[in-house]
Amino acid sequence: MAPRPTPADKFSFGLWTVGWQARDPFGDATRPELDAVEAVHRLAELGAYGITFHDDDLIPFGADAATRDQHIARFRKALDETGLVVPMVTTNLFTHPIFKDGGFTSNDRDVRRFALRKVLRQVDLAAELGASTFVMWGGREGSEYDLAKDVQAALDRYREAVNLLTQYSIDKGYNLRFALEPKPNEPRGDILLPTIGHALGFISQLAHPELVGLNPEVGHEQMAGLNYAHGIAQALWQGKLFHLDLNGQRGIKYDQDLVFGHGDLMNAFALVDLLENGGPNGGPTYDGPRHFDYKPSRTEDMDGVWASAAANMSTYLLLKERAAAFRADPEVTEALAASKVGELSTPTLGDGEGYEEFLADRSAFEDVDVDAVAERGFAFVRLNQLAVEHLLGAR
Ligand code: GLT
Ligand code: MN
Ligand code: MN
Repeated sequence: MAPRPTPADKFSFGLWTVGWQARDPFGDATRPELDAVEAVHRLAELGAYGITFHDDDLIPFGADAATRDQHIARFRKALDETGLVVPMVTTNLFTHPIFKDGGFTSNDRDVRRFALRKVLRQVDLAAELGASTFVMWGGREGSEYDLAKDVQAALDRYREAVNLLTQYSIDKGYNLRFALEPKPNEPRGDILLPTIGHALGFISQLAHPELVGLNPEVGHEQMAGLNYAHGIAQALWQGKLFHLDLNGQRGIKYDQDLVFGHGDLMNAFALVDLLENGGPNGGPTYDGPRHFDYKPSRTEDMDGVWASAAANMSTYLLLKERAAAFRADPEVTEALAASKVGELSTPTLGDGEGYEEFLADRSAFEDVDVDAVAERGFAFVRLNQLAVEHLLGAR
């Protein structure tokens, strides 16, 4: 039996996830519209602690000020009634046709100015609702045709936009942190900042790099054939894991947004172990929201939507239990030692050793019995099999 989630588990969901009506490029919606107030109540009943949203998820694009205020007031009331919080918000710069060539990086300057104003308005709302993270997924920032986009100018404009946003947040005393969400492609043929690595490189060019980090999504890295748990480890190592999007993806194909764990389950196991327990030799854990960005499959009715929302949380909690058992198993401790996993924490150079002492150390090179060292096995397979057995509940 899966443990029951509670708000202490810090599970959050995008309003656009459970609210997805399952319209895809080939077919119409298969589900009715979901009222934001109902979403708040249902998620709270299921044990979630937070809900996140794009401006347009809550307030129809182009609504007048009075309508906008009404939507916000109803939503706030639902939050007050349930205790659900809004840890993160984001802006939709991808649905309306005006954003067909992007928002911050559209070739059309009028579009860029409009996009920035739309985001600034949402930054104000983020602060008003007490969010601490502002996500930026630039799904339309990119191109289909290499010669039609000056990528370096686009990066200049991207930086210009992010610099304005961080300065605005500082000047307003908002205390917001911004999290870039990489994705390699879809809806654009190629999206700018396609992976965790590209986004980290971009952040180093910003005016306030300390205020900008990442919101990596499982499926987005896996669409690029990358190892999500490795990417998360590097983001943690660089102090840049500001938020994350959990879901499932089966290989290099379109963005599936399956339930968390309904893809590469072994990688999900390694991920939860890392988030909850830190690296095998210590290192930072993640204490932010466990945010699910999935799409309830098009085959599901509304009961299926809520069952799939619950499935995300159950899977996470089961993996957390399994990871704890894995760490506590003396056979695993022994296998980790046999695999020298701990030895990687020992600096390669000795205390105070510089290159002169190092070059003088014959035991490091001249006297090494290369064949004997090369013969040593690492026994990684045994360690991995122990992980499989824990994952399958066989231990
Ligand atoms: C969109 C996208 C997600 C992003 C959301 C934030 S919107 O659904 O597919 O990966 O996280 O803009
Ligand atoms: Mn996705
Ligand atoms: Mn996402």
